[in-house]
Amino acid sequence: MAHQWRGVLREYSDRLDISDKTPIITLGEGGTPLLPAPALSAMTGAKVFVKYEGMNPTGSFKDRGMTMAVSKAVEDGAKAIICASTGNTSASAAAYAAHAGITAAVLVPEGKISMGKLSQAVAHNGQLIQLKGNFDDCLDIARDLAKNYPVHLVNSVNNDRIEGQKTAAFEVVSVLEDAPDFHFLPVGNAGNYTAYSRGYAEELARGVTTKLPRMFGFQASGSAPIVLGHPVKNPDTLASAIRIGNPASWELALTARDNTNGYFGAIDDETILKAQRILSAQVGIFVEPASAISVAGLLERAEAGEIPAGSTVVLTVTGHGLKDPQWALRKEDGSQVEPTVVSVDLEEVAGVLGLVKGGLH
Ligand code: AN7
Repeated sequence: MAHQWRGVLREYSDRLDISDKTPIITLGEGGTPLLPAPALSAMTGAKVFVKYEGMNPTGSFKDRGMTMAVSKAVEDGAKAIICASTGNTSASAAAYAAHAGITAAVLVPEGKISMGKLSQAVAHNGQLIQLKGNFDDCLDIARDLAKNYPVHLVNSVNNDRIEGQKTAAFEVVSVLEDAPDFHFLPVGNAGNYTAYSRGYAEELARGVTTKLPRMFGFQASGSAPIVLGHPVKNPDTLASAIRIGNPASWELALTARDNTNGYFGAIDDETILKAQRILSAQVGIFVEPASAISVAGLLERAEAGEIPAGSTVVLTVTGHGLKDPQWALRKEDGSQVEPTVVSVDLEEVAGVLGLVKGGLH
């Protein structure tokens, strides 16, 4: 039989706290492509690679942490899990719970998660509750529920999530055969920033890499508590995945930044959408707006002269563009793209396409 990727727990069983007694709840997550991005390399003078996490089973990086968190929950005898979410965590939790045959309750901010993610939570039979509040309110309630009721919390305040997610750094190292010079990624709760930092630190300690990458994290301008240095009460950005005002892994992320000579920056919404367009139109990778902030962050730092020519740069793009596709249909001036409609007529179609008869391909 052809080799099939076995999911991150089996592929990295020696690097994670699992045993023969741990039931492996997997949907085949991880093993995602690390793709060269020639267009971004040309723009920045760096060697740019994109870690395409939209290729995970539910379309985001959350699956790496969820396989670990749900497997450990089931090992502990849990019959129900709970999470707060801006959308991707709820989609992933519901899918892994469905696979395990347990219940997932998901708390999301009312009207603030994308249709794709909402559909996933419902499709996987999650108990979906919309709260009249923001993500931070949802996380407060989820934590209190887990403290007082028999439900197992699977947000990234659960260390099993971070442990599962650190495997992405292992994969980058195995492809590049060293750590990159820079690693760029979006920041919401800063769980993934923490997870990659841990993964790279473990690789250095094992002696398979020569350095730690400088960890560069980006928040949306209207939702940038780490950059501002204080919580944001009413976070606002069209990048709904990272509309988070009080990050759960704030302290861990600051430590990781200090250990790696890292950086946190903020990017405004229009610049996020521009970067999303560059990635989809010039690299061929479609991501949700929150993920495009990695690209925007790189372009901004390169413009500022902070990325030496020839540096190896990895951008994690965290979620698939189909999660929240509406933004691709919005033009830069804010109007909607209207697809061209023509009759069933060869000449007319050729005319609209600007094709000239007899011309070369
Ligand atoms: C596409 O689903 O917090 O900094 O509840 O969905 O580890 O929080 C999602 C976060 C980046 C930020 N990109 O990661 C949730 C949730 C995408 C995301 C982040 C999220 P963290």
